[in-house]
Order: sequence, then structure tokens, then C-alpha cells
Amino acid sequence: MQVILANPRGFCAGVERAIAIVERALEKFGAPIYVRHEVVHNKFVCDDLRSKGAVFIEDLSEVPSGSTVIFSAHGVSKAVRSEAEERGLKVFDATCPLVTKVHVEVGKMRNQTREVVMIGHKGHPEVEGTMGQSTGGMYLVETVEDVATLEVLNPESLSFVTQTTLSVDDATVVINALKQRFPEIQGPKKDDICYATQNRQDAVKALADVCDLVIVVGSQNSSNSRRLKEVAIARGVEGILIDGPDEIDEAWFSGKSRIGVTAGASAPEILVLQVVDRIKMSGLDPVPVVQFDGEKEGVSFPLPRELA
Ligand code: 0CJ
Ligand code: F3S
Repeated sequence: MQVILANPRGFCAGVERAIAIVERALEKFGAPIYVRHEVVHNKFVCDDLRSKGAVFIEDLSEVPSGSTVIFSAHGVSKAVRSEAEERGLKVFDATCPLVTKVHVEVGKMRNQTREVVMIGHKGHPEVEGTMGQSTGGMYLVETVEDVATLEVLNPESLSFVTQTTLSVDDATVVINALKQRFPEIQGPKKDDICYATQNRQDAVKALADVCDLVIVVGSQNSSNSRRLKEVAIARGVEGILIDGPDEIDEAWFSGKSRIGVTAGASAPEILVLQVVDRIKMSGLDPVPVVQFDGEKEGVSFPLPRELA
């Protein structure tokens, strides 16, 4: 048996920055630091921050007056931002700059009175934040079927944006359906899927082509991690999403010779190493571990000045 590690995998620049914001705020202001929503969708990361004094809440009404609150990497609606301001809360914004870029686009389009179609997953916090950049003129579609039944005010003045962590292949299908139904629709050159999502999906495709099983390290509520598992399955191999080594069942490896391992953008490398160790322990013979080559990233985002 052999273990093959995908590259790139794991933390993206937005996640590094979001976690650093919570850690620096804890160091500078002391516990508790309130965080609106899981700062990133990873159980291990959030448990660790909780142990250092972060308090995760879903609604700002849970934040006592005079406290510090951090917005999660997924971004917030304008209404949430105003509520924090009206309450005089001290805010640090851990929204990924690549999500903010989409928010800015939506703002520009709405200022030109264009209506905006967002392609994304209903109920996801990033979708709520981006849809909440305008109080009207926004539509959410998830599938080609949604596009078929979509009614807009003026098809000649329509734009689209996407969630940053979609499946690149699924998004292309929905965008093509939008362009067919609304030929005048305007949008980004391709989509708003971020570099990290794109690169991790490409890496999983390369991995799936040579493996009989792909293990994705990430939490179940992490959209980009779920997409990695789906990409592997769509490529014809078994894909399993796990939080860490404790979920591994050695029966998965029976009859398998090449096990691929990758991690979602919010999953720490330490968990990948623990997963690899657990796989190695399951074999009678030594299990070699090889790294696949992939896109070099080298992206980083600066911290807010007060925390830098
Ligand atoms: O939405 C984002 C800006 C991605 C944040 C990093 O990943 P994660 O797992 O916290 O969030 P998704 O559920 O959006 O993948
Ligand atoms: Fe940002 Fe993409 Fe990561 S949107 S938080 S760089 S997954």
C-alpha cells in the first residue's frame, strides 16, 4: 500500500488570516473574544480557539455590550455589520478578502440598478452574507433547474456572482444555463471561485486518477471540503470526508493499494499528518508516503492594522 498526498492541500490564505485575527485579538484584548459563526468551518480549529477563550455565537444579540466581536471568514450581510455598529461593538473583520471582493462587485452592480443572480448553496453563511449586500434585486440559484424557473425584472440588466467554494465543474454548468437563458447577463471573466478552491479541486482530480480511495480531511460543514470529496467521487473513486484520524476504519483499506489524502482549506496540516500515521499503522508492510506536485500558491493576506 502507498499513501499519496495532494498538493496544494489544507489552509488557504484567507483561513490563515482569519485564525490569526482571532489569536491576535485574544492576545491583545484577552478572553473572551466573541466570534460570529465558526471563524472557519473546522471542528479542531474552533475547539482550539475555544480553549484559548474564543466564544462562538450565531447572533450578535448574544454578544454583551462593550465586547469585541470578530466576523467569520465567510463574511456577513450589511444588516449584521450595521447591527454591530449600532450596538457600538468593537469589530474585527475576518471576512476573506476574496469574499469581500464579491461583496464589492454586488454593490457596484446594484448601484447601476442591475439585478444580481448569485450561484451558491442555500443556507451557507457566505451566501447569506453576499445575498445580504443588497436589500433587494438579488436572486439565489443552486442548480440548472433553478435557472429554468428564475423570473427577473429585466433580463437586459442582469449580472451574476458565485460563492467562492463551489465545484468548478458544477458552477460552469449553471453559468452556461444562465447565459443561455439570459444572453445579456454579465459576470466575472469565469466565476468567483477562489484560487484555493480551484487549486485543491485540480489536485484532487490528479490524485483520483491514480488512487483507489481519496480521504479528505475536513469538517462536514465545510463547503470546500465537501466539494473535494465530490470531485473524487465524480472522478470514479471512493471519497471519504473525515475530521481526523479517529474516524478511520481500517476496513476501508482492504484491497486498496493507493490511498490519496488531501485536506480542505480550513483543515490543519497536523490532522493530515495524524491521518497519514494512522494509515501507516494499518499496514503490515511499511507504507511509503509520496507527495504529488501541484500548483505553487504563495498567497497571503495582511492582518487588520490594529492586530498586525
Ligand atoms: O467561505 C469561505 C470564505 C471559505 C472559508 C474557508 O473554508 P471553510 O471550510 O471555513 O468554509 P466553506 O464552508 O465556505 O468551505
Ligand atoms: Fe478565501 Fe478561498 Fe480560503 S475565499 S478563505 S481563499 S477558500
